[in-house]
Amino acid sequence: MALSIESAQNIFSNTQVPSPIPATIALFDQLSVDDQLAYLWYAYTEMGKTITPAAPGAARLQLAEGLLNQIKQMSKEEQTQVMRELANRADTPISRSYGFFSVNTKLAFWYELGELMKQGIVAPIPSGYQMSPGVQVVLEATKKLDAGQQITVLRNTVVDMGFDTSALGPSSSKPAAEPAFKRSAPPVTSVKIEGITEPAVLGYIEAMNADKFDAAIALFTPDGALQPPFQKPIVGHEAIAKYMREEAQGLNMMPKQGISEVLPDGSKQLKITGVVQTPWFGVTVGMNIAWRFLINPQGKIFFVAIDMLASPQELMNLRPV
Ligand code: EQ3
Repeated sequence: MALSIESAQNIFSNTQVPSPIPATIALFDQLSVDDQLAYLWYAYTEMGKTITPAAPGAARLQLAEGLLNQIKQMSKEEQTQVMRELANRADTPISRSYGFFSVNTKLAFWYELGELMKQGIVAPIPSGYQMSPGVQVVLEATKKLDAGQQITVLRNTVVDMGFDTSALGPSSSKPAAEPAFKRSAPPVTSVKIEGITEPAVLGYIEAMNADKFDAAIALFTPDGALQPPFQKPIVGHEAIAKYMREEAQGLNMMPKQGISEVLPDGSKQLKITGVVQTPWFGVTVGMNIAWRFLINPQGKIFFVAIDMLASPQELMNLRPV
């Protein structure tokens, strides 16, 4: 029987526990725009007491420089208005430009705005702002999350801001080459995962940990797919390679253990749990995740889903719940 992405998405679904991340983002989405901006400020500055993101390199900041310079020259009221338009996903020139930024450039843009807010160059919170009880509810929900889940909430809210440019097709200006994140330690070259010997899986982790995306892509079938957390599958070599170059640079993947099952047609399904670190927070934040692989009878990756785990207990939870 031919493999299908729809059926691959369901492998090991009976071992999955719903993540609290979408529920927290749903609470955030219900807030007014000013409350959303204030929530992000409090969540970010509160988190900064224990974990702080690394400053983005000059090359990445350069990509956001045009917008940042425009904002610096505005009055405090205009600056607040721009931030409201970004949070509102309004159709304005700035919100459109932001919408074309890659995920990491969006994060770098807000990182820099946060710094400018601390220096008093950019308006921090709208003047006269009164915190609504809703903000407190979302902050309380956020406090219950682990650090990896908290940075995922922050990341996803920032990524969703700006005008949705997906329907517009690619930007008329040439897409900027994605600057690389510097790796702090040399990549581990021989990956060991308890319970797993599948060459495609070991090769995938090894290649990803060295940012060798072409080597990772070569392990996929031409119609293979990668499904990032809370997203739809990305299908085909070209689309996966673009995604990896933009979003998977500098990640440190530490798979710990897994299970593997051979299916009647000779394909295999594997579930592996472990920890991933992002270059934004380095070794200070580990995200508990699972990879669910479907490998075809020829040993190629047909599908891999990356799931954020609901709790550290789930790292051990490889059998049906
Ligand atoms: C200025 C301030 C504070 C206030 C203002 O009102 C509003 C905003 C937005 C503000 C600024 C907020 C800022 C600066 C937030 C910054 C947040 C950051 C840097 C978050 C970074 C998070 C990174 C994460 C969660 C990365 C996760 C990556 C994962 C799970 C990767 C998984 C993958 C694996 C394992 C694969 O095998 C394939 C690829 C894939 C990427 C899917």
